[in-house]
Amino acid sequence: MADSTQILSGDAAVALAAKTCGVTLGVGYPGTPSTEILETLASIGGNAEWAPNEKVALEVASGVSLGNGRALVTMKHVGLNVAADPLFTLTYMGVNGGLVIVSADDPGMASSQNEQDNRNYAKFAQMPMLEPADSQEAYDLTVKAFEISESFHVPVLLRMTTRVCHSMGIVKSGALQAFTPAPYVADAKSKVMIPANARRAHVRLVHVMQDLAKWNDANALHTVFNPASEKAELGVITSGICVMHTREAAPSLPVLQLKMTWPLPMDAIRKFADSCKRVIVVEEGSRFLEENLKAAGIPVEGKEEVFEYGELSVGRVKKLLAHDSSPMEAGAPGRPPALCPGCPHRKTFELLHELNLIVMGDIGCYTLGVLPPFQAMDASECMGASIGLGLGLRRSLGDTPEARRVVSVIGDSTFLHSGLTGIVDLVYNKPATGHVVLLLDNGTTAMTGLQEHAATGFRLDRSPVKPIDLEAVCKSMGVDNVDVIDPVADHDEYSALLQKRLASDDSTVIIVRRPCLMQMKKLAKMARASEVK
Ligand SMILES: Cc1ncc(C[n+]2csc(CCOP(=O)(O)OP(=O)(O)O)c2C)c(N)n1
Repeated sequence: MADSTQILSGDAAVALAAKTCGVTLGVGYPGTPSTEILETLASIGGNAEWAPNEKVALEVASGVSLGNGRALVTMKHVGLNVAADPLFTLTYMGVNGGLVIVSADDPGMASSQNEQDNRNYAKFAQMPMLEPADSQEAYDLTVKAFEISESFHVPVLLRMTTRVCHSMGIVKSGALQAFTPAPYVADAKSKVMIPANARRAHVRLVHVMQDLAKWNDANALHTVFNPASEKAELGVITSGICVMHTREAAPSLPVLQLKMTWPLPMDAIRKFADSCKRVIVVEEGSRFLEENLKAAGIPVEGKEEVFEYGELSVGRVKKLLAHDSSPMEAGAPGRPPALCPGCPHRKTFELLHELNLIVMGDIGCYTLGVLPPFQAMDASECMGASIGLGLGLRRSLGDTPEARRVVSVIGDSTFLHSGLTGIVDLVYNKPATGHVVLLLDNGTTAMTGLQEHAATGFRLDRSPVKPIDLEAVCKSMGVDNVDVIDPVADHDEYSALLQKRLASDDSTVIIVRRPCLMQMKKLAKMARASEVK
């Protein structure tokens, strides 16, 4: 592949850069706005696979790196919570082959349950972080991230946000790098994290981060727009998509763009701050830059509380620069999301509503069961939580008729992601009144755009594979009753079965199986396309 110029989304640019670097494996779990990275990598001939969850994805990537291969790990922001356990020790172990973790954050919660700011993970887990502002930078900084990872033997966080992931821009790419992993060499002293080794590894990591801070200052991973010839009245320090917003909101202001936002290039920042009478930090989400600059004694101004919530825009940045916290003019109201017409989940939520049950929900299309006309969900926390929530609520309610109204509802992809251990608890610590889990098996990961998973029978590249048998898994764990039902064809039986199981003291999983209509449509389209070929 020679140099080329294309119009790409930030996600596609990351995929192209990974391909350019000869990445051995791209691995992750779907999640908006990161999903397209691995889909694109597979489509341009890279090796990409869906892991069952983000923790496994990072562990697989760690193994690739241990074998001197290069690994790209992709996930949405909340995925990094799931992967946090391996992450915090991987930074101690260090990496052999380059390892880049993409965290796609969702300020404003376009499609997420929270808007946590994952820049804080870079500081907390001690790893360098790069933040692209557009598709070209997404490409360039991915290549740079692999270089940094291999030079300093650390995983690198590439922190993106929705607008950078999904906006299109011109990307000039370089020639494909030839990359062959070096032979594996065992090094238990730095890779087996018993306390004696981990103590040493912690010191190494702190020193590597100090070296990286110096490297960041020396290697100019920052740009000054409109540098002040004499002391400017006002300057801005910013990163990521806020660079674009700021340059449009205030085209003539001096702006320091930081591309590597951890560890920070304090000398460069001090120099910039000295060139301005006042400096404002423009950042979405938490006060990551503001707090760290103030802690370093750099006198910067922060933002009003209102700018801690949601995405920034050109209009909001204008207000932020003016310390104006008055509300923005309200835009046209958005159309609320809804389950598709013909969605098989509809039958379940009609039934849950009709039976007036207490529903512990999970994350997927079916979370929309909380909205009218169903209004049949009482709680939803994070992926896989429906089962634990249900078990805990039954504990609180004791042996009462109310406890028998509690059901947990979880989708097939979410079940494999983090519902399995909930089933272990259902069997191990079964409440006095038993419990009922509805496993909504629509044969896909619908919410994030119809991705395959381990029970669909196909891998990310649509090559066939033996599917996980959900029924056999639940039976082998010792669940008392494992039922399978079609919510549309067997609607009346579904109601009778659910009521019967709720009345018993058994542990029950009802696999509610009917394919997602959108997935059927996608498969039909793919079949037609392959006929045309
Ligand atoms: C930790 C984490 N990873 C990824 C996501 C993104 N995400 C939201 S729902 C979902 C899975 C939905 O699939 P499934 O449970 O099968 O339900 P469906 O949408 O198909 O009804 C994913 C991957 C998330 N919210 N949290």
